[in-house]
Amino acid sequence: MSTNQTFSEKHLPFVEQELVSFINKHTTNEQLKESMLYSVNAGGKRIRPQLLLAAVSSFHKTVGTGAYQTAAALEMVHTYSLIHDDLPAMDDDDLRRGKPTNHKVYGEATAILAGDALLTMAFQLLSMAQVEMEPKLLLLQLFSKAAGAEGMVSGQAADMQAENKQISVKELAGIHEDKTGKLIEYALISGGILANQPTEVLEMLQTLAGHLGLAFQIRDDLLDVTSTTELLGKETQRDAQLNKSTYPGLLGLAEAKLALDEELIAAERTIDR
Ligand code: GRG
Repeated sequence: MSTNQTFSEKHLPFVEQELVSFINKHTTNEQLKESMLYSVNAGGKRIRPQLLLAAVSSFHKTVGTGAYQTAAALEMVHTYSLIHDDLPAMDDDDLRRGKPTNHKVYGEATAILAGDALLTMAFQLLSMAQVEMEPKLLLLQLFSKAAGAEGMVSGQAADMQAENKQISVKELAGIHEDKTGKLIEYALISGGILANQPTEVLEMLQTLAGHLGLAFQIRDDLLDVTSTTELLGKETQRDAQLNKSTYPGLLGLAEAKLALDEELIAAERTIDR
């Protein structure tokens, strides 16, 4: 094994293996399976699995099969959320990660079902994971909370309702706390749980996740402005920025960059505490 191997190079292949083998083994319908694998293998960054595994490993615990399975389950939910988010009834996107979106390749009905199947399968995988019963039950409870009507789905609903409305920065932060923040929070907290950490450490991980989640969203919004500028040219960039309820849209570019730096500094402080 190379000594220059990065953390993700070392660990992510095991997550990939869990994802692909579970989908292959537990999906009866061939077209549905192909559609699920298409999005799972479409080149996502695996940020949430990396956060989960980094949390486990930061407590000097061996990253084992149970952690890989927990991370794979999390990536399944993330993938389902993107498939559904791209649908005509939601964001109506043709491209994701530079490739045609799931419904563009397989049709709307199959894309909806692939999302449904990945969401359900995530809980099947976690329930079968090599994790002791007590922490596993807690993980299942927190996972459903983070993904569902107390978390990501409510954030998505609030986001849809805010479309074409003028909202405040506070309201925007609230939407993102649920929509993207809750899965990021679960990634870190579940890593802490798998590493048998006490409540005060889990609370620290929650604070850290809050800062990282916001930083992630602001950066995503900033990158969106940059790519929009590249694609559409300077004059339309301003419109794209102002018409959207995003951090650069509400704060302006410079303030949004400052807000990003502040969140990253606060994240570092949380770790150093
Ligand atoms: C449809 C219930 C439901 C929820 C969708 C997370 C979400 C909720 C929608 C995604 C919309 C979006 C593009 C949000 C911006 C931040 C974000 C979550 C980007 C995608 O996450 P990455 O960058 O994706 O981790 P990759 O492609 O790397 O997997």
